[in-house]
Amino acid sequence: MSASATAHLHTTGLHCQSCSMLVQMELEDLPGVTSAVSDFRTGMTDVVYDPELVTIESMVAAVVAAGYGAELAE
Ligand SMILES: [Cu+2]
Repeated sequence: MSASATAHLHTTGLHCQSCSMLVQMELEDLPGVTSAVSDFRTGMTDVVYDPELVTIESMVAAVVAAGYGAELAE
């Protein structure tokens, strides 16, 4: 039984569908992330994750490591 939560990240620096795909792949590579959907038009990335396995900080770090900006959207 694992917990599930959704984080809304404001991602910056995305200009096309490839950027969205890359961000999604990097996030989905993190253990505990179930799915990530990124829209380069709005800059919003919705991440479904298990809060016991992965932190917002690790998600932000993964996006930043891929060359983009990210912060938790309120
Ligand atoms: Cu791009």
